[in-house]
Amino acid sequence: MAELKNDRYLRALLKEPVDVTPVWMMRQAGRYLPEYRATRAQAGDFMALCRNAELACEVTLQPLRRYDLDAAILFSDILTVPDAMGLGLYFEAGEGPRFERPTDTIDAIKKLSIPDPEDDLGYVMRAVSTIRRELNGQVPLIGFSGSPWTLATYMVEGGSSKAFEKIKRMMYAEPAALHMLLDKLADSVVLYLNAQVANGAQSLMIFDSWGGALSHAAYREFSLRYMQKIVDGLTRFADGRKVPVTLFTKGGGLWLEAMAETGCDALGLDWTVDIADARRRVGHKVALQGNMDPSVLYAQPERIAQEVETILAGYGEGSGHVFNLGHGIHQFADPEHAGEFVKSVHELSAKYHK
Ligand code: 1CP
Repeated sequence: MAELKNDRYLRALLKEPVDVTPVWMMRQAGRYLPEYRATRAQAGDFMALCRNAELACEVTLQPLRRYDLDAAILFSDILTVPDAMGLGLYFEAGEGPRFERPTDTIDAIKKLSIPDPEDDLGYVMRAVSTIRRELNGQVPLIGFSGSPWTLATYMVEGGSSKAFEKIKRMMYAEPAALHMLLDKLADSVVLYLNAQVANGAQSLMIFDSWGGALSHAAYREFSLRYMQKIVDGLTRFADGRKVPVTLFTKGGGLWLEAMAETGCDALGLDWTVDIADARRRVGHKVALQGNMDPSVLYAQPERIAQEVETILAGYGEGSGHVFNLGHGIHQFADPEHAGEFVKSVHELSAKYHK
């Protein structure tokens, strides 16, 4: 395998010295880029794009051609795992993801099997190895998965949800059923992420996009507990280097201490969190990733730079910060502004790394 030419992202996650703060963007390959829309049209639809290793590799690399990003993220989706468990994922135009066979009863949950990542999710593994090869050591490759709780919301609701009616009913009325589902998901995710590492992923991120919908106590019981099980089961070394693990609970700002206790390497922060406060609370234990509001990209470059500076100053001096947006880049973000954002992070952060 080619030596890494730029390893600032991996170094920052382990709090090793860096020259400037590394940066990447959640959903950096996506609909805001015209070249992404063209490749998706060529593939036919979103899942066809995910299933084609060459095209998935192409869209992964597109943002790296435009911007001086410090990491690449596998182009895929968190919902590939429930799809491989037999739920039948499809995308309704304009409506987001849907499942043909939701798992909203204990009988359906009992029947679920744990996917073999090299077989049932072999197309993801082929994308990982293709991207790693084509990156040729330019920057590290991030592998990812959804958290068990976040995956379960889609599986029980049958698609995206705002109120989480069905899964919350199950959580309080039939907790054993939900625990069985979450446990199967945690086992599936461990196998899936370890297979991504075996195929070339150099860092891992777990997206708990809907953990913030839980109560204080329920977060620990239904989300964190299963992310803990995953962290405990992951391969943490590959190619003679540590494989850092980042946990991101959107809306999880109140629970950073508990998340940092899991033994992960870094926490992703959404924009509701004051990064200076987060560093005081958990910065001795973990690195921090984040956390600019993606809507700032609607502003002019000067305003974007100002916001970047505020976040850099909030984190302060030294390593342990990976700059990112607090959630995915918006579909209608201006690609030029995304470029200004990445440039500002590198230019404005050098003074914090002397
Ligand atoms: O129409 C399209 O082209 C599809 C839009 C799209 C894209 C670009 C979807 C459908 N998924 C993706 C790619 C994707 N999804 C990536 C890889 C690329 C990158 O970051 O550059 C990643 C990491 C994800 C992860 C993902 N999918 C999450 C977790 C992160 C987050 O945004 O909170 C979630 C919740 C999903 C579900 C999903 N997939 C797609 C959509 C539109 C959604 C969200 C639906 C909802 O709001 O419930």
